[in-house]
Amino acid sequence: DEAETGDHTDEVLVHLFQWNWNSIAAECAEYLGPNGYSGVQVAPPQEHVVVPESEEDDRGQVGEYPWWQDYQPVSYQLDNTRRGDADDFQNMVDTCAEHDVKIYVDAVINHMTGPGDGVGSNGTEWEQYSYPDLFGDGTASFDYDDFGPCWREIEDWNDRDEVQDCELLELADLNTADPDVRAPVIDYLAGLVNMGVSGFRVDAAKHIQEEHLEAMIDALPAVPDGYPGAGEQPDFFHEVYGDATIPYTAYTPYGDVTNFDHQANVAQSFREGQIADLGDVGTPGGLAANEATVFVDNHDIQRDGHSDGKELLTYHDGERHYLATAYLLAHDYGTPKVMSSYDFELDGGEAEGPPNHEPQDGNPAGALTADTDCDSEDWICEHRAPMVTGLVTFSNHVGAAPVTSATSAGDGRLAFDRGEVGLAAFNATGEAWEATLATNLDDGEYCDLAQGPLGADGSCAGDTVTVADGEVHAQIPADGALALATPCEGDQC
Ligand code: LM2
Ligand code: CA
Repeated sequence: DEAETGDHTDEVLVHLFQWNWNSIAAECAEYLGPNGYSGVQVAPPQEHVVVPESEEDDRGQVGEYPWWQDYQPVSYQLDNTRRGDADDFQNMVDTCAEHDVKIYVDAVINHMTGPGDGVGSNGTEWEQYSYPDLFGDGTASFDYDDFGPCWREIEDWNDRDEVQDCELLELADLNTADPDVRAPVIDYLAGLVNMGVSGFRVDAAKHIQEEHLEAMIDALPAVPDGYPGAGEQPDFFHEVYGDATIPYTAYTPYGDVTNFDHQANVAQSFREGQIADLGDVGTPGGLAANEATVFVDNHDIQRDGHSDGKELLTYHDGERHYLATAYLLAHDYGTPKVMSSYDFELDGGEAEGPPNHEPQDGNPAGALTADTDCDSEDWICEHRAPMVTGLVTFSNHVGAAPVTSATSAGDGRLAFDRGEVGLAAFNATGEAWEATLATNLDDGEYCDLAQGPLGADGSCAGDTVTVADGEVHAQIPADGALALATPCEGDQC
């Protein structure tokens, strides 16, 4: 239940997509810890396929050393991935823990590789359905029998057994019904927890039978002393595109669940400037607030889009995208996850790998990914945008105080309180908004956190705003926000 997997409604996560381990360690120390991000989703850390040049896929995408190498495990060894070695990984987990930032590993445990054969990033020879050395010490392997009972691609997406037993994208689907198959997966995840990993995103969770996933989760140890969440079971959020065949709620007993229904609604509403009704969001897809992981985009959506781009809102769209992220951070629905991207071309470049993906110095994995530099054009670092980081402060200040008194001013403008400790307003139009807003905040002077987080000395990043007689008068810029908060104390937090 929720208590066992950790009720992390007060968390703010960031996905540092494709960042190498040393860069994540540095970011925990320099930016994430000091600014109140509580967790990072990191790349799948296991040995992966190496694809010097991909064939054209069903979306017409081609790439050299594409980003998606990581999603085809060859073994569970941690050395020589594109992100670094096991030592670098451990150093990252330790450094982030010192700054109270949890590591969430992207766990690719539904499948191994696609068709073909090759040599993995750490030198393990593989062939589809044959992975001879999962831990590099000869103790465990997977072979043909471990992938039944289907051995072919999913065709009927309305058939639950087929969706869970057959192959997603022709990726060799592990037969997790078999305890002997589960055992090395459990050892892999348990080893990560023992290294101080506090949580997991389960990749393609919908394709793993709930009871199989439950058995693997239940077998894991508690997070060790010295790491965030020590003494508790690791947190989980499950990647599920809920539908009539397999609803989101099938996975809520085992952790939080990614809410793609909410993603589509929020992205489309902000794109079209129709946000007046986003105060009360209800329970999209049937997920309650403390069951949902929420996001404006993710690494798949930002490349694929869906519904002809209507529900696609990424850094390519500029300010409106950052405004939508600010809204998710300000609202009480779900645990927000901020996408942090490297720059890629939307047109034809979708499979392109992260900066510096060419092989170097004979490294067969397509080289260690370049260290991240948020000041370069190669890395977008959405999580460092002043409005986004300021709203992380807002989120931490208001805690669990509920959304109250939502109001709108035309289709594109929305404001709400967070109990008596916060006021947030969003202007998804091209014109400045001369707003007069009633609020339950105490009268006084507030920093506008939409202009950025507080300085180390508590100073405002931008203007101060006055609340007098329960009212605020402010000019909210086009595609801008207003966010006032005071640290929450007591019952409602
Ligand atoms: C996911 N969640 O359920 C990830 O979020 C998503 O990024 C993964 O797909 C997917 N599931 C499998 O883990 C990515 C990428 C695919 C790529 C796979 C495997 O979006 O394009 O598939 O990783 O690397 C590629 C080819 C595809 C081919 C497959 C197997 O694009 O055409 O299918 O490899 O060879 C025959
Ligand atoms: Ca499966």
